[in-house]
Amino acid sequence: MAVFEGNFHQSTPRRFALVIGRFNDLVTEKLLSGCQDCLKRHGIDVNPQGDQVDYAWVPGSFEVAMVARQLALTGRYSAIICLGAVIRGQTPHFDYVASEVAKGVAAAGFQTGVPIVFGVLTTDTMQQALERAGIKSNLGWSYAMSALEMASLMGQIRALPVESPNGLLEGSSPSLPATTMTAQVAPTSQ
Ligand code: INI
Repeated sequence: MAVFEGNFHQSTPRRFALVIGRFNDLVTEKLLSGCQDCLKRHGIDVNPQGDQVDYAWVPGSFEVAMVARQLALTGRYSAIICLGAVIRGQTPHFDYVASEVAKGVAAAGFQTGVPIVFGVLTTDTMQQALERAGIKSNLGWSYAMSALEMASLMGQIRALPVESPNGLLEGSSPSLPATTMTAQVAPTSQ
């Protein structure tokens, strides 16, 4: 049997996409810097003109998941990092945005099979957000580490031979979007 564990070095060059919310960009730009710093120090070319990292800016956290899912469906990326900052105000808007982005990012990952990192801060105050985006620590760095680890881990798992109940099938595990994969599953009788 085996132990699967992601690592942080690139045996093969990988491609990443970053989806960044402009809302509260005082915070999201700092998260982005932390993220780029981490990727760069792990040997990844973060230049937007290069081959390894693409960037998509969206109006706010609410739009992050839709764009992440669409990018994932291209099959171009080993992992996608979503960056946003949802800060509680005087209205219930915070709750709607925070809950939708969390659900949307999780669903996009499940549906596509591409690791999508939830790098959206949800805080009560701007001060708390800034503390997590560089003043005390920069969670952008941690989100990039999660992306590197998950890209490596999923790469190892996808490379496994696919088995059927009757024996080994040729090829490795499918990296098709789950929506396509579920369509191939025969309905079970109730
Ligand atoms: N978007 C954020 O990223 N953070 C917030 O704190 C926020 N608040 O509180 O309003 C926010 N709203 C905008 C939202 O994400 C959408 O862009 C907007 O509703 C248009 O769909």
